Amino acid sequence: MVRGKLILIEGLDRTGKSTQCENVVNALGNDAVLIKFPDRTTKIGQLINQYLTDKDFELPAQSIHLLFSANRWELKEEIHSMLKAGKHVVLDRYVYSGVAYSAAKGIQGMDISWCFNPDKGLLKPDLTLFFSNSSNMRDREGFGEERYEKVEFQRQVRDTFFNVFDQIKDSNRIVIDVSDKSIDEVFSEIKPLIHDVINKELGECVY
Ligand code: ADP
Ligand code: 2DT
Ligand code: MG
Repeated sequence: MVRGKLILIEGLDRTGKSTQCENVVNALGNDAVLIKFPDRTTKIGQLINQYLTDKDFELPAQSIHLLFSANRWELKEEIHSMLKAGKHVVLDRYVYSGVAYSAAKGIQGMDISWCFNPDKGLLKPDLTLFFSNSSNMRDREGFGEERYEKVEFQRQVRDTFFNVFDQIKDSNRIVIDVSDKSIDEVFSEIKPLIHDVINKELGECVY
């Protein structure tokens, strides 16, 4: 059995990640499964959902950070099993969001290295597409509904993502500039990259 590939789409809020994850999974048909982080359906995910949607539900930055990571660990074995069974797993956010959103808060001691530690040992994607946008996404549908969707914080997260990429080396990561591109244009750009990775023979990798 040839193992499936782990494909990640990352980026700021409302850059089109979920839209393109759905496009990719639909294009791959029965061979692919979509997993979105945070997975809000688990017990830990429900707490995370409350934190994101209820501004009166406060947690220390360290605690919520560890919950996001714990949420990935909850699904590690399930993802591994699917890959071993030959399914491609498409991830909507993962470790890089985990590190960038927390480190962007600028809290003493919570630097990139601290934030990355709890994710060490998780499966490393075979391909990461980072959706980069120069224009802000505040006019896109839904922007502003959740805790982190504020223009100034998004700018900080954007800078932090690039600092994260300097520190966490990953030769399978590609930056896609999605500014001013339609949904179809972005999909045309990523389609060949997906096609290449699923046809490659690759060893398994962990962070
Ligand atoms: P994300 O998952 O990154 O937050 P979504 O895929 O949910 O973003 O997209 C946010 C909104 O923007 C949706 O209403 C979606 O239809 C729209 N959208 C997605 N990609 C584009 C695009 N390339 N151009 C214009 N609108 C887009
Ligand atoms: P969406 O469900 O709209 O993608 O928003 N986040 C996500 C973190 O702070 N840490 C993480 O580890 C992950 C996976 C980014 C989810 C929000 O949660 C943030 C936006
Ligand atoms: Mg989304």
